Amino acid sequence: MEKTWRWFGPNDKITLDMLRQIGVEGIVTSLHHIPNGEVWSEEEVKKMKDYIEAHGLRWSVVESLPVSESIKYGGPDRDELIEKYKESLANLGRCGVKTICYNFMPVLDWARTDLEYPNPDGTSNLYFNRAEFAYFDIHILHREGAEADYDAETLARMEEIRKNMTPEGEHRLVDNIIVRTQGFVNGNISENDKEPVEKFKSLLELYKGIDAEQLRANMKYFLEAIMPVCDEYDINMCVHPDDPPLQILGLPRIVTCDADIQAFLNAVPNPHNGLTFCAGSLSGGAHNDVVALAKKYAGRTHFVHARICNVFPNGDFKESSHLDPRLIEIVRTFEKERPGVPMRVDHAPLMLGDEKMGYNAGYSFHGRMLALGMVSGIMATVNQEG
Ligand code: DNO
Repeated sequence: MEKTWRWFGPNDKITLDMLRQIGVEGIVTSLHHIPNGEVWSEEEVKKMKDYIEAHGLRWSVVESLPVSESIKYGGPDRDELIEKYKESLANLGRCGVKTICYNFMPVLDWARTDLEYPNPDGTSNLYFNRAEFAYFDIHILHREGAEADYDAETLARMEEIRKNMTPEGEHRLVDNIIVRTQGFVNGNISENDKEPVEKFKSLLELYKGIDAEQLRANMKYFLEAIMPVCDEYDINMCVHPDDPPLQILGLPRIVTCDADIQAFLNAVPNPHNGLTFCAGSLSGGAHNDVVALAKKYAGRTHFVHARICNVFPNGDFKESSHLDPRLIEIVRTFEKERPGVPMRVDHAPLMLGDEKMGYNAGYSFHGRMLALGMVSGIMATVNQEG
């Protein structure tokens, strides 16, 4: 696999010169300064590409070229937005940037309740606590009918949390779930939003009456519209699985499991319609056998996210070591089946002072460097095995 790294542009505290020193070969980035829904001009794409190449690296993957909410729920301006998306793709294609990661998750990109969950060794990790998430849903959003979406055990745990909840605790949950995990990935809510909860609620409203079947139809509509551009420029689209791979907040989620992946690949059976194999997202649901999924979908995978989660019996999950035996097997699968496919490590721990650096949640330097070292070691061993 090609060793890549998610870098957030020239203002990222982790510089391209640093990345060259740690064995990174390709860059994963986005034009973060261009608002969601606007065209990426050829000039802007070229500027970023030249900047990366001037540092001895290449722009391997776009993550993400965001799909506007209106394309997802099928708003009145979706055709106009799809035309703009096609223009951006053509401009990327003309510059030779041909792997595009995106997601089709309504409203919320990825969800965690805790961004610094302490480990016994002094490092910290991202964590998803189902009961805290239920608290956010039921007691902060006050979503109608939310209780019915949680099992009795989760509701009982939530009740315990409620007894000791403080305004600071509520603020921390809002910040973690809908602000700090969203803004930097060009999500809907940014750190400058004064009323994030109100804004979030109005976004949820947009999906009233949109079920999984409708969302699937909208995804198919979008993919069919852009495939001619992908064919012309040989662009590989790769959808990021839903993180976590579960139904949440009453929103439809359609990239959560084997059957979902099969469905969107079959719906548009063009090899340019592919998957970002995010082992971490898929392993956040106990229903997924990620090792088997990697083997099954390697052929339609255009980008790999190397990380993995442990799901606890109560449904909470936590990011696990990059040396987890399942991840070793997944790396082996892609090294053998898809040599050269871009791979980046993801959501590594905060360690050795990372926590003071203000990095984007999940994107530490030392933690990711260690993870890249681990995954590189697995790759070298697998290759020696022949
Ligand atoms: C989180 C990321 C996601 C991912 C997008 C792709 O850390 O894995 O934000 O970049 O879902 O569109």
